[in-house]
Amino acid sequence: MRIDIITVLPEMLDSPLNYSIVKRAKEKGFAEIHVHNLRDYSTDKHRRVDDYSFSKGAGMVMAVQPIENAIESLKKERAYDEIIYTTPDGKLFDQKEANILSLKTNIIILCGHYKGIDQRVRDLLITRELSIGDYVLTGGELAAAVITDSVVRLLPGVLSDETSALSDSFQDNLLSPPVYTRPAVYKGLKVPEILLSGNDKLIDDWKYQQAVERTKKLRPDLYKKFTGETD
Ligand code: 6GU
Repeated sequence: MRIDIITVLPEMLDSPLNYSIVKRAKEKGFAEIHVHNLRDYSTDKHRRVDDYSFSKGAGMVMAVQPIENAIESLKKERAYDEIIYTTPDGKLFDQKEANILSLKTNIIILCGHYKGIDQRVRDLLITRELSIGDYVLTGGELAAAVITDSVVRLLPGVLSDETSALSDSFQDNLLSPPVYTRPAVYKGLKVPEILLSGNDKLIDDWKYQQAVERTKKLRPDLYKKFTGETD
């Protein structure tokens, strides 16, 4: 899979996408991540990418020209399955969305900034608009990093059996069960007896039951989805 990220702050994406599993996925050739500086596509002599909003006093807006140039020049090289725009008014990104994106071959992520991008870019070029939560970030870069991280780890071959995505929280609308390592007793708190039993069937049943109970208690909204209840 190839992900092209278009941003006015390319440095902001260097670090988050160069560690751990994402780093390994790139090294092993499962994922290619390319970060592009939007200013490189500006025809303005000062490399400007924003302009005044037609709505008075509304702050700066990212203009059509640099964005269109950037996207069109990428499109000349290959076909893209999705052109995503990260914005607080987008659809809430979740595990289901991550699963869908992990099946794509080439995607572009355009990071929003200032008061957003000219609506005509959204109307004509963008195929998906995503938000990572109901709070405001200074720009779409951290959202793009979050989306990329969660998608790349789902690519076949990236995770080992041990860290398999199938056992992740959210994959089946359940939170993960609690986990323990040595010591077996810490400050008087014991590891649940069952986990020391060596009985795989009992342990699996216990983990499932714990996952269900935890979800019910901590995330009643998810629990509803898990039981198939609709509101
Ligand atoms: Cl995608 N962008 C910004 N600026 N803020 C956000 C967001 C995105 N998702 C949640 N908050």
